[in-house]
Amino acid sequence: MRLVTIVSVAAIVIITAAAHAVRAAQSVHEVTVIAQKFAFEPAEIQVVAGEPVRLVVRSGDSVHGFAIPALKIDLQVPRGGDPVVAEFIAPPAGRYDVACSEFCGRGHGQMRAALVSTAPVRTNR
Ligand SMILES: [Cu+2]
Repeated sequence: MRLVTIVSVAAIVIITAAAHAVRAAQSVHEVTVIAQKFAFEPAEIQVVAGEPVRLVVRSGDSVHGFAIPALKIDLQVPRGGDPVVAEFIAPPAGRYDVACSEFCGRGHGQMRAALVSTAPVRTNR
């Protein structure tokens, strides 16, 4: 009877610890991106493969687009600074092109950035 109790308590402790680990692993990585003629800031968006990501994209001037074709993300970013949001799970490690997808003037073609995903660091614990 006592052994059963100890085992139950141990199981509860393990389950609680696991729940904490899952919650920590799933905290959303939010990055604010400003689109402005003719660049994105930051020009490199750093994420860790597998983590939930929320990109909050705002325009600093006119209408722009924010596209990551490899992830099938394509947002129109309105003038006036209202945010648009893209939420996704960070892709496998690699470099993913980001481009403006709304013609915004003569520098439009150079309006590029990158989503850089790195492999998660494993700790020995
Ligand atoms: Cu553009």
